[in-house]
Amino acid sequence: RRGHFGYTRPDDWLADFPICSGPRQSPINIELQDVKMMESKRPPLGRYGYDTRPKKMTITNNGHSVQLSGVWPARDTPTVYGGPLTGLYELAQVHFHWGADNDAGSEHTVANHSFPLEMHMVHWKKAYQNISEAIKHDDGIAVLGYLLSLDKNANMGIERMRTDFSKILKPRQSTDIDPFPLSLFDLDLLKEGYVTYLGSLTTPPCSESVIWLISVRIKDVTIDELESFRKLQLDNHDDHNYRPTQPLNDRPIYYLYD
Ligand code: 1SD
Ligand code: ZN
Repeated sequence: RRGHFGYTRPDDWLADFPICSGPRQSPINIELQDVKMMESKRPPLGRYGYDTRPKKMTITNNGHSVQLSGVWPARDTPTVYGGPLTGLYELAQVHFHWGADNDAGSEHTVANHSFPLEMHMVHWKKAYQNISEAIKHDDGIAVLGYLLSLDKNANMGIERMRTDFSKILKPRQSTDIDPFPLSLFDLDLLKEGYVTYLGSLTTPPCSESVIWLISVRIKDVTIDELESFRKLQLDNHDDHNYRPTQPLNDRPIYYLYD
């Protein structure tokens, strides 16, 4: 069962992973009236490595999403720091959440509005040596989230990935692709600000280890791009891979900009 969780009955995750009903679960609905300004005398959010083309890039259908990973030249592995983060967080992988049609797909919602696609850039805190260790700590993971809305402008990063989606239509298929720098995803990283809150992984084991940073700038995705994601076969023949929103439980949500 492990690793083959489905999206038809996400409540079933609790049986194997009780923390999936813990107090700081993700995703959440972001109500604008709940968002507070963070008094920040902290250094602004920064990053490096996003403009560097990796030596190798791989896309994988892991049965619950399509995952992009890469191997960068030493010291150029994409890394974020600053803002609400203490220490350096190194990129592990990028993946997406989508729905069967345009009315749903994102995990986070804004004023109960769903977007058709959400991109997650998963980073782990280097102080913890590796991602499996980082997941055990309440500040171990930082996920940069981007919501995408249906529009006419293609996303160049998604275009590069989906060229080879035909090779990973089935779960557990993987292929190397022509490497590109992550800046092709057009991430003028959180420049218009972002909301941040403390949450969890949105998939089993639902570890409560994630500092979420969600860009307030909504990005574009085309219908062709969305349909490419929907053609990827998921475990259990799921037609979507977003988890429903979870209770906020009085957690503060902060708005930050640099
Ligand atoms: O769904 C992903 C999962 O695939 C894995 O990447 C995990 C981190 O190890 O993160 C979750 S999520 O919370 O970024 N959706
Ligand atoms: Zn995700």
